Amino acid sequence: MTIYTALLQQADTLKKTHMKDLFATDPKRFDRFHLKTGPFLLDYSKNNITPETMRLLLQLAEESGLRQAIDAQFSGQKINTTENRAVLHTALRNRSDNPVFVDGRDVMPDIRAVLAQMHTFSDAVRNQTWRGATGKPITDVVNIGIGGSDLGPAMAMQALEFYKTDAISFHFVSNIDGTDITRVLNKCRPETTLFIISSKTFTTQETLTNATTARAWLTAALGDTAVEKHFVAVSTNKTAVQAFGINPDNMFVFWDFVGGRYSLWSAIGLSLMIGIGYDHFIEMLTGAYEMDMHFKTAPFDKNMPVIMGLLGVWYTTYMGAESYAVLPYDQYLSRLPAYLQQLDMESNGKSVKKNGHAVDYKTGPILFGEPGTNGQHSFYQLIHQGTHLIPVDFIAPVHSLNETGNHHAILLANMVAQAEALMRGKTADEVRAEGVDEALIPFKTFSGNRPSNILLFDRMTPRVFGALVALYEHKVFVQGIIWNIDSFDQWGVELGKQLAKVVLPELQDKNKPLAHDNSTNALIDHIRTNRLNV
Ligand code: G6Q
Repeated sequence: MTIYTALLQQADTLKKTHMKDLFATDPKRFDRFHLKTGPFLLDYSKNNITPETMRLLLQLAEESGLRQAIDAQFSGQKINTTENRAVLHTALRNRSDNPVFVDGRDVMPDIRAVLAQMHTFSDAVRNQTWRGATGKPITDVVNIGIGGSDLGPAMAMQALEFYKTDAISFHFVSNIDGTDITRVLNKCRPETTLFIISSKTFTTQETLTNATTARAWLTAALGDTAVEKHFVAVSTNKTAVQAFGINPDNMFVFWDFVGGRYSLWSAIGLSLMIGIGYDHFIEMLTGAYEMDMHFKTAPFDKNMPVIMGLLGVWYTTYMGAESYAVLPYDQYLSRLPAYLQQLDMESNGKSVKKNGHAVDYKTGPILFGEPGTNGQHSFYQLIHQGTHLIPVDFIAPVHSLNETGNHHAILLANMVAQAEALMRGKTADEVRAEGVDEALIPFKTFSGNRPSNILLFDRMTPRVFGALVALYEHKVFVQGIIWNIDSFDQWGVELGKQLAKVVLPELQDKNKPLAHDNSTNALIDHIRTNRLNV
């Protein structure tokens, strides 16, 4: 029997087994199914698993070549096969003295040089030696970027807000919707605003359009010569940065071996470094590095990203889950689900194996989430009583950075209670015993047996944060290896981009002939007739 068939059989059994009974028959279930590493405690006992399930999943990891894949990633092999690239965001946070080779060349000296350049620049902005064209200190930093050049620093800036300087306001502009940049520019003054144009390729339509609007806004007030003091770029494309008019001395480079959605650790984190300072940024890298070392060296049964990744595969491929919720009980992590949506869904939203053949199993789930307790008052209903199986990750700090009365105890009580409720449910007899009207009993009954992980850490620090993001990166990696897909390309975003280039001139010229389907033609015609007649 193949491991695939064995796991399908295991899933058939587990679908008929209630977790309540598994807890009742195994007083050591928590001991068996929890892990500690670095700052984290992961309780994964409230999952639809038995020791046999985990044994089979660990066998699946071995048979999928996960060990070799981890080594291949860290050693700079070109594991992003469709783009023929190494995948080395881990080198960006390599805090050891060990070299990391790509095509026979150690990339660490370049990485350290850019970190030093970021250090000097972020210090200069923070201590006000870097000044605007009229000699005023910078009060507003605007990062213009999208996708991987936006979500990481934007999410991290919120997560680490406690450590951020109050002297500077930070803004993130990503959307091509003019409302995004207009709202930010309305809050800023040209003399005291610094723009960081973040784009790996420096060809992204949204970013270049927003950057052009920002430059026009600045030069209208201060003239062309002001650009030098108010614009810096983060990119791999020096020629395009220069063509845009940014002095190459004000450019921070990164490399092809850093994927967009994995680029928070590179110069794409420049706004964050200005916000939290170099030392905190290094702490963040250190936390991620510690998680990297854990992932690289811990045996699979004690390896947190491996365990979390295997559980992800278990639910998606074997138990029939279509989605997955990440629910941080930490207001600082309110953008984490949005960040993880890109990390997980852009990486593993694939239906073709590495050999080009279609998969015949389910791959990456639909990820969603909101911070608790807010979500409890909206979509949790479906998780508790709907018809879908939705595995959940609850994430929380044991201590708040803002201990306020008994708020944090209430927050944590809610999270623990949610996980318990999802697992136990409430039987009709239990509802009846409460004296509920017989007609209402079906509505007030909860099936339970709904899985969740709880991930606890002590308190939010840059180091914990770095480790947390790295944990999820590696979890996604594990799943991609087991599904035998390329987690590092993103061809799926291309088609829409290409078609938008065709549609744009058609929207701007009423007489341009249209050759789309009937619906697309009608929509273009409606929009252009209305817009061009105003
Ligand atoms: C991430 C993706 C994508 C990318 C953006 C921005 O992995 O590749 O989100 O980050 O499209 O690209 P640029 O940084 O090249 O502007």
